Amino acid sequence: MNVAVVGATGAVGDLIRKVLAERNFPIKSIKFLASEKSAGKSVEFAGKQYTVEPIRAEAFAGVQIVLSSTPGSVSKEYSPIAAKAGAIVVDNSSAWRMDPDCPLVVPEVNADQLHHIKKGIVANPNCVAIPLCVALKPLHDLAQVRRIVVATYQSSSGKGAKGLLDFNAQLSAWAAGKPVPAPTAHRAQLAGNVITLDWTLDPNGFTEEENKVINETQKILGDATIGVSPTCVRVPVKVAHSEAITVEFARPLSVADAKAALANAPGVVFMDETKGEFPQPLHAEGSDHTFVGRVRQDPSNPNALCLWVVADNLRKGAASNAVQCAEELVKRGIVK
Ligand code: 11C
Repeated sequence: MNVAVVGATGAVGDLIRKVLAERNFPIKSIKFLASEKSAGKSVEFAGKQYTVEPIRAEAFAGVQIVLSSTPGSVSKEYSPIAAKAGAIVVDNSSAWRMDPDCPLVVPEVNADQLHHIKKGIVANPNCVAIPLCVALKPLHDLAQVRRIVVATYQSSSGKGAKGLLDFNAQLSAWAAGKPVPAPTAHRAQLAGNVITLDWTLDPNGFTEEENKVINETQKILGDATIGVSPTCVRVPVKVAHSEAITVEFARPLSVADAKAALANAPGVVFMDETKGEFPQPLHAEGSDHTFVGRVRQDPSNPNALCLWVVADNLRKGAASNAVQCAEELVKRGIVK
């Protein structure tokens, strides 16, 4: 494949490069594009150095697959240009996710949607919605999800490299008993704290992040009647988002049946509390899997279960999911 990585020097762009090499993506040629500010930098891929090129229309000539991770405004401008030049773009921004002509794909859940690309753009979902859907899909198939109540524990890296600068500066000062520097990327102090308003507040009283979780989960699971009630929270964790989920089904689903389904589900690492196992961000960091555990009956609702889900937000929540979409595009002969 002739591949271009757009936004190649950001936190997710860096990982896309790494994941493409790790997973041996079939590459004939590859180029790395980024903003004017980063153009000219050198990046390494599979043992070779590449000079980062500026994002320009001419750069997409002959490219078959674009993996893009840029701010929404850049994506709105350049993803259609790349698509018009003949590429299929897997776009990690939120610009195209709710566009009815752009499939929103988690390969373990709805890879079939890749056959319905109308604008040359596949949208890569939000890093909370992806693991939520990976974990709930096998249960949805058994008992039909009706409502999801989810509280998230989102890592600092959700704000990219700038978030991690806050994380490192604040936690080291905190540990040393020194004054904690003011946040630059996060909305409030992260060290020794949790933040419920680390995202823009939308008019409905939910944050932009919470509204993404609602809308994207419904789109990925293919059912806009599923109720989703999220509370998104930033916690002082470096990488990997966790989710405390209560899920109500159309009919009762036993804990044993749910555990058996999760143990066999694609992309899931099931961790059984009866064996002393419980998913933690430290398990998920660096992995492309979604870790699921603490499955239990909701004592207040015979049709509901509670569970805990963790995934690396930069990998499965972004870069790896995008590369997996690209793999499916090749495997299914959609991009030739
Ligand atoms: C965060 N989930 O943790 C966000 C970052 O929808 O692609 C990714 C936002 C998105 O802050």
